[in-house]
Amino acid sequence: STKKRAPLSVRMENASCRLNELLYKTMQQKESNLCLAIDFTQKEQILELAKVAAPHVVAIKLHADCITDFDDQFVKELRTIAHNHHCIIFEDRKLADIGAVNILQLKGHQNIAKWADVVTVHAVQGQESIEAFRKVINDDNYCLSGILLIAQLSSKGALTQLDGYTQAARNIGEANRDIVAGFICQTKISDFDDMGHWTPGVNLDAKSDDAGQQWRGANEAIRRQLNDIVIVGRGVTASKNPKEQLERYKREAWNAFIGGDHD
Ligand code: BMP
Repeated sequence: STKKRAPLSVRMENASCRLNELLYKTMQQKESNLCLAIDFTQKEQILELAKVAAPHVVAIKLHADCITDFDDQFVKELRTIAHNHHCIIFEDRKLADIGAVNILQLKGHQNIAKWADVVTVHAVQGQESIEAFRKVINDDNYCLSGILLIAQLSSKGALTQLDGYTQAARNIGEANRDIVAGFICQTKISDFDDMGHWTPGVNLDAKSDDAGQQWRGANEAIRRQLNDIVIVGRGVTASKNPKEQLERYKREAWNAFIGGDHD
């Protein structure tokens, strides 16, 4: 897509999905389009970095199933941090089953729907399986207020590159904008103002790891490829000075965002 982004105020007003009202307001208030991926295995490590990161980011992304000592106390403390700093809690579970099982997984042993504002879902299982999320998202007993559909993966040789896959994922998302807040993607794919484009595969100092990940800079991801939100993990989490890196990534990503789509 080559269409420019609409202003955040317009996107907020046009938000079909509850998550996006919160997201665009938070982006504007915090002047941030940064999401930190904290891929640590111990809850204390995660909470410690979450406290440092929360003032700088719009979202904190987790892989709850990587946490070896995950418990209710962790969730409580995480929600408090999120509340105090207006942060979105993002569980990157990448659900990919039939609708009925996706719902069981959302309410399963980690009870994702109770504490996560947003969860990732693959598009591979098809439109009706994705529409099954509506019941949980519309139920006030749950925290979950939207899903992000995986339209493209950042890894080398990802099958999401196969002809038509990304467009098919986009179509499912656009047809369900009340529950699909946007996409995990490498480049802007939707012209609907309210859809958020969240992009992983960003690192300012390295191009790849030894396991298929591909990184590019924030300027490429936001200014050229017109994504909205930068998801960064090891660029911050593997650094000796995470706070300094958070400030650096926040500044780079936000400058690219407000700079528009020109060089
Ligand atoms: P890092 O910046 O350390 O490579 O971390 C990227 C994060 O984004 C990881 O948590 C990974 O699960 C996630 N991610 C990704 O890297 N590529 C995708 O296409 C989708 C993802 O969710």
